[in-house]
Amino acid sequence: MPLDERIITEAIVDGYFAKFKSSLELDVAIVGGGPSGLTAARLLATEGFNVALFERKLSLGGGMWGGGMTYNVIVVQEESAHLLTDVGIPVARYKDNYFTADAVAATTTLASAACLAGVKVFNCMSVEDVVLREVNGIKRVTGIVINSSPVEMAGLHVDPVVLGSKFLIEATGHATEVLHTLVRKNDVKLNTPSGGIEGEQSMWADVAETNTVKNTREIFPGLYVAGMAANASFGSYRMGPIFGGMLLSGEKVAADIAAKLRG
Ligand code: 48F
Repeated sequence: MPLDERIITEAIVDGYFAKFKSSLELDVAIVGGGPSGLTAARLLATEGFNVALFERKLSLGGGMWGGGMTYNVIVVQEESAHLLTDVGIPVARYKDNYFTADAVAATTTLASAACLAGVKVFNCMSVEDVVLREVNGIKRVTGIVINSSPVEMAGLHVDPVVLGSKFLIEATGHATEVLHTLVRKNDVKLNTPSGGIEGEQSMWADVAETNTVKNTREIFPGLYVAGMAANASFGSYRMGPIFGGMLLSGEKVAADIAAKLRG
């Protein structure tokens, strides 16, 4: 059968815009496709919620591809290993409480599992702002403002577009970008000790890993922080190349939001 380039174009446009249109009113929008965002996205989509994940880069995976310092092996602690094995990522026990996995296998499989669970992935798409509304007298995040990453990178003066979302997960890692934008542009008080972003502290893996999960919560009505962004928001430590806390944070934020969505 001869190939018609115009039909190829039509197939791309139809496929993409069907996905886009079904994302106009989301249950959950996730910003950032690192280990925490991917895990949260997969678990929420598995429960049947309308979930989309926005990733600035072309590839999903955030900081997990390179293990530690490009030595592409990841380490997780025992209590989080199920979040790798549940999706078929082989792990090997190392000493008592540690497990290792191939960083590339882990990254690609977490991404694949999220896609196959029904997450609508928009890669090459940056979230540049949020939508704020007053609901019952309380300001709340009700959507996201997105723009194509090449537009952002080239500094082109092109307006973004807007999608609605019942909940937003800030999973942008160390940068905590969405939250910084919210605080910079608006007179708002976060659910943190100072009411602002506390910032990240230096390396202390043991405390940081526990705190990542504790700090995974609703920081502003409608907006949850997960992964490294949770510690950067609440003023805890960095943990370096151990990824269990990221996975457990994704699991926690998914459970908390699912409970709220189920009412
Ligand atoms: O940094 P990242 O992997 O986030 P994470 O899930 O995991 C952190 C670990 O990788 C590691 C660590 C502990 O082991 O400290 O750093 O918390 O992934 C964050 C993703 O968000 C994307 C960014 O490109 C990256 O892939 N991102 C950041 N800002 C935006 C964004 C934005 N405004 N819009 C879309 N994507």
